[in-house]
Amino acid sequence: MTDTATDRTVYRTCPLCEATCGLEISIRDGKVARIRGDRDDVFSSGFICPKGSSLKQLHDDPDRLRKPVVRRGIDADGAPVFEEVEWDEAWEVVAEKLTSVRAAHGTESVGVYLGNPAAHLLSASTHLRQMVKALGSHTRFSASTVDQMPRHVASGHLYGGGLIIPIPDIERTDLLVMIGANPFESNGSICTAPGFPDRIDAMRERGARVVVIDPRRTPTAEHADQHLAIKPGTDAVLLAAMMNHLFNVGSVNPAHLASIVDGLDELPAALAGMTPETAADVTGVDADAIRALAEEIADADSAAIYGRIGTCTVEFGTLTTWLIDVLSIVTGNLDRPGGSMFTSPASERVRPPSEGRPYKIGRFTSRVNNRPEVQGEFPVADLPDEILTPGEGQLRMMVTFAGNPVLSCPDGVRMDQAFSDLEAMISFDIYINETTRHADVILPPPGSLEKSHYDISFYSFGVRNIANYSPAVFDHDGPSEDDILAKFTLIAMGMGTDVDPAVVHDQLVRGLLEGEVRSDHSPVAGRDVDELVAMVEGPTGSDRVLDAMLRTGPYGDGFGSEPDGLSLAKLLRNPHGIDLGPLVPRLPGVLKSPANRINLWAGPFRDELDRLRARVHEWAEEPRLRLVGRRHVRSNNSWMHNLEVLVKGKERCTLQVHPDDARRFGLVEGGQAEIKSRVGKVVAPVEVTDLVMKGVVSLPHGWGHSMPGAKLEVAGRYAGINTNILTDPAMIDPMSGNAVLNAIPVEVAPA
Ligand SMILES: Nc1nc2c(c(=O)[nH]1)N[C@H]1C(S)=C(S)[C@@H](COP(=O)(O)OP(=O)(O)OC[C@H]3O[C@@H](n4cnc5c(=O)[nH]c(N)nc54)[C@H](O)[C@@H]3O)O[C@H]1N2
Ligand SMILES: Nc1nc2c(c(=O)[nH]1)N[C@H]1C(S)=C(S)[C@@H](COP(=O)(O)OP(=O)(O)OC[C@H]3O[C@@H](n4cnc5c(=O)[nH]c(N)nc54)[C@H](O)[C@@H]3O)O[C@H]1N2
Ligand code: SF4
Ligand SMILES: [Mo]
Repeated sequence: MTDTATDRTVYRTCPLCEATCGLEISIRDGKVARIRGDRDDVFSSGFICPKGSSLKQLHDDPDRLRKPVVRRGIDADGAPVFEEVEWDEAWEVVAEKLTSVRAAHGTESVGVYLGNPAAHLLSASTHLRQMVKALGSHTRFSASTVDQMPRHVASGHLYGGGLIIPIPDIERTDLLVMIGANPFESNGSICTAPGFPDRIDAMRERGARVVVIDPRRTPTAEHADQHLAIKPGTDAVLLAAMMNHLFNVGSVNPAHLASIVDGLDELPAALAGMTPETAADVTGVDADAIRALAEEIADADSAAIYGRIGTCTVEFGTLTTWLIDVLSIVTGNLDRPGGSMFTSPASERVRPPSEGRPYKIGRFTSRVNNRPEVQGEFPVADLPDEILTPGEGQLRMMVTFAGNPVLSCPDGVRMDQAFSDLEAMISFDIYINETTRHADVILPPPGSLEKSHYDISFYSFGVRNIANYSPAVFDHDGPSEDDILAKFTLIAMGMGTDVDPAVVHDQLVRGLLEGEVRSDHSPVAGRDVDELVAMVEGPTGSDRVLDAMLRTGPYGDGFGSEPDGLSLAKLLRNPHGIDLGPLVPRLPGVLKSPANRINLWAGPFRDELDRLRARVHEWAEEPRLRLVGRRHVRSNNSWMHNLEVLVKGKERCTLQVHPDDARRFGLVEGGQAEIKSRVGKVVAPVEVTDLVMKGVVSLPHGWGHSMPGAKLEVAGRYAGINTNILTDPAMIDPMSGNAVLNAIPVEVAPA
């Protein structure tokens, strides 16, 4: 399906972040000449950020792996030495390592870590679950526990499913309250809205108000009507106080939600004592401002309350997320236009309403720290313990897919130590980086422009319902990404290195369609599976799974029953995407909870509120300095620092300090500061700025590229320091296992 003409223009969805911008790519002489925003894209209308156009440089990066590499010992300086090999040889090494570690230590000794791009890549969306299952170990980790796990747990308890997530309807809202989110740099998260900054400006032009709650005066805050600077980690107290106030003044009105929500009456007692005055002491936000914002939300024709990294990666992450949704419920703003709504993605399964089940965590627990499984995984903060603590089930081998935990996850020093302690490691990645340098084999998938793309995950969290498919732009010498995943799956199943990966693709397509023909409400209920399988189209296994998914989805062509409906073929005819309309109310149909009702107390939130109440007293007394993170639009977690176009210019990995704190601690602009936490210390250049509030310092994450053996020539020259050396693995949100990356207590001094 790849068009091989040397001069052409193609349209493609950017796979780098959640915004899903449309790109217009001009190809001259078979090479990328220019990338700009696709003005005709139905969702992004021409918006692009600097990372989108750097796909050209990413494609051409000489450090990007084109062939597998196998580790051949270490050099005189102790750095690993890698040798490029053919795929056949790489697969033999993979099979040998997996077989020998399993034989010596058992299936449970092989752990897995899935990184952030796993949520973006089409082949990961279609094939990863199967691969992880084939590995057979319960010791699974992902970037979810340094990110959004609290969101899944709050949703699980409230709505019966971790993926049933309300999205702020920013197209129609009258009031957007953004808590711990900075879409002017991040371009949005769990809220797919390409051109987020333009959308915020447009909101204000049509008279909607925007409020930002953040310890830093971010670009987002600067574009808002109001910025409330909050002490890190204390948002739960603020939200509880706002709700408490609304009950006090009788402004609670769940409206259309009253008939499906249980437990509202118990809220006032549970929030007792959480007054705006108490909250003011702890949060640093004025009591009057707390009352005013609460009343503004209650009085607005519609209000959308949206929390992200700053509300998830804190000690009360799940409680905070729950409070956001409960505030939305008590003001009647859940599931109505202008409030927070549930997306209706094209990949969804059409099923009859059925009695849901209680959300469960802890179906099994972790070996070392006895943590409950959450969404089938354990806190990545515990990964080093699972590797370094001897005993039955100790991890002796890791498989990492598209992740860089040595930089991205807590206690970077110990994380690195743990990876070097393994007997074997296999990584799927495009770089030899700080993590994959520990691998025995690195399996590189095709580059971003050499594979098809469809954002199954992020179209599920869109502010509109959208479908857009991008075929590969260039042909690729090696195996496709789904072939790589399928091959590994077969090896992990013990079937050796010779079986054709198509077996896995066929089984995934057939399995999906078998489920459909058996299901009452499916557009293909009762049809013949073989007939449907024969109709499925697409150049790769992933494309075929996607085609089957779209055609049996809510907008699908039903394999003929709705000739105008969606299919891969139809998306190919629409390279700028298809707009399936604005969000529509979905309650109670979307619920998978018992009796299909929203029970506010389905999870242990009362206990969490009590725990919070106890903390409030500690926090009010404690003058400690708190560290928070920050993102920059020219960066993407730890992995786009090898592109000169993105990293050049003013140094970005700096410690931001408020002028008063700089004076207090003797720090000067351009000087060096030593930053110390319970678990580590780093030295970073000082940037004195009132963009951070007093008592708060900020370091970005994803830096620290000076480790021997990584093959990142450019990144090495702009190394920066790894802030997660300071991140304390003992601090987690107990309800979700999520790491605490913000509000870390630190001390600073001139270095
Ligand atoms: N202190 C602090 N730490 C944080 C955060 C924070 O805010 N503060 N944020 C956290 C968050 S939200 C996240 S999501 C995590 C991210 O944590 P990780 O997912 O562990 O880290 P990334 O830097 O996203 O690593 C992505 C990896 O995927 C590789 N890659 C890129 N494209 C492909 C591809 O097509 N295929 C394959 N196989 N690999 C590919 C890259 O080379 C890189 O190694 O970091 C977390 N860490
Ligand atoms: N350019 C760029 N874009 C990205 C990424 C990237 O690394 N770079 N990463 C992608 C990923 S994986 C993700 S998950 C998203 C994240 O998307 P966002 O959540 O929008 O990203 P952040 O910039 O981390 O915004 C978090 C904000 O929370 C604030 N904050 C910290 N602690 C607290 C607190 O206790 N309370 C409150 N109220 N605020 C607090 C921080 O100051 C920061 O401004 O971004 C994605 N997009
Ligand atoms: S905002 Fe995200 S999706 Fe859009 S161009 Fe930038 S990186 Fe790509
Ligand atoms: Mo993330």
